[in-house]
Amino acid sequence: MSFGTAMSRQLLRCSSAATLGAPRSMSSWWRHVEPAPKDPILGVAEAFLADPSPNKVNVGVGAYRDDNGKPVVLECVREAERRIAGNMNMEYLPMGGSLKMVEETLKLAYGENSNLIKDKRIAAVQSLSGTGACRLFADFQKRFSPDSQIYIPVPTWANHHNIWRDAHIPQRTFHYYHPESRGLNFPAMMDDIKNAPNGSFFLLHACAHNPTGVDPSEEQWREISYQFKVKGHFAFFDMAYQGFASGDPERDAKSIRIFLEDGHLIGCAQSYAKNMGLYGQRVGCLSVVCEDEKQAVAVKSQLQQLARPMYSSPPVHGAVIVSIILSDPDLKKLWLKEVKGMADRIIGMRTALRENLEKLGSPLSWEHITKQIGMFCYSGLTPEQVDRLTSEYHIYLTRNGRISMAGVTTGNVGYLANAIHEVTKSAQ
Ligand code: IK2
Repeated sequence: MSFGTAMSRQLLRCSSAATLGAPRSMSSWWRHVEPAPKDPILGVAEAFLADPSPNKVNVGVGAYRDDNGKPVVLECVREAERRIAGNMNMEYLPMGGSLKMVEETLKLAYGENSNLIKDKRIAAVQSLSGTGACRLFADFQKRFSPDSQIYIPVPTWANHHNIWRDAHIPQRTFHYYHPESRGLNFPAMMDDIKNAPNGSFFLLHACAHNPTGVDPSEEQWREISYQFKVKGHFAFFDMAYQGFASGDPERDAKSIRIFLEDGHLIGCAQSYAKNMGLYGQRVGCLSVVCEDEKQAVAVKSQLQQLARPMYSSPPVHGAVIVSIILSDPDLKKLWLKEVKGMADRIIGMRTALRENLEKLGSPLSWEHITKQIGMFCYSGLTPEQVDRLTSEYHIYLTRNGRISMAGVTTGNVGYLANAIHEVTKSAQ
């Protein structure tokens, strides 16, 4: 041991005993830490896994299942994996991620022939799926518009609140869902847009709104875009379900395209979790439309700088899979077919659930099951009715009554309909 080390040990002993008092017990560092509340969505998945019942049904988490209730890996993904097996190196991606993946991803949101892409006016980086894209944007907003707030629809994906809270951005809400009609509360939404201070940030779901399955019509999007123009608001689109609303990713980007036609400088979060089934690969993209190329270069460099101390660079495997699929015309065609297949199965299950409930003689209206779109049905079930579904029928869903239609199958739809009918009987 060197003299220096022995000396510092002795000094430390003296200062702890004489100056700082008794040394802190090793176990006291985290005594004040309370368990975090369970995540409302992931907590449901945990409870489902822990239930030994053979009848259990999971319509909680928004992850696609086939008609046997099994997770799906798309054939286009399997083919991309075959092509890279043994050929891929494991080097770091640049801070902004795979350029190829980002390039292909922008075409999906902004259009194959977008002038914004040609003119290099979009600052874009690969993100840790849709969640990471939202979080990176929220941090960017805080750094470069530090006094701004974010307007979030009621209701929304619960994690939106966590994301903007942790980025220290004050949150305001705007009307979206109309519980009585189980549709969009368009007049109240427009009033909120009009009444927000000029130049406010708004979070919009580009398509297949989570949890309600209610989207504005094309005409309504045009009115929203117009009003955003009048007020000088900023639209941040979260597009986690492109392809899941209509079965066609191009159609599902309509809201964004309408805003672009009107010349908005938007932000956009994209995710391949759902539409390519790459849930655990965490692959997505954050893009911000800028006034010109110079601004886009600056914004991209700042997004990269925000990413650097958080995760340095994004993961490579999923990005390579996406690049291969989208840059090969045959694989892209296969992907589009498979997305449509997933969307169509869900649409079929909506019809089946509604028909089953009607056949059981339920006098309640279940029209909204087939009217709503995307992965979710906002059923209108109360938290108490949901609790009964879980405790009496082993059916797992979030307490806001959201049913993930992706978990409904030909095998369980009758059981689910019967259970819903039983717990809603007293409301009839
Ligand atoms: N944005 C929205 C609106 C989402 O719904 C999701 C995914 N949510 O999935 C879980 C659920 O609600 O059951 C995301 C963003 C982020 O998805 P990811 O980070 O997986 O791409």
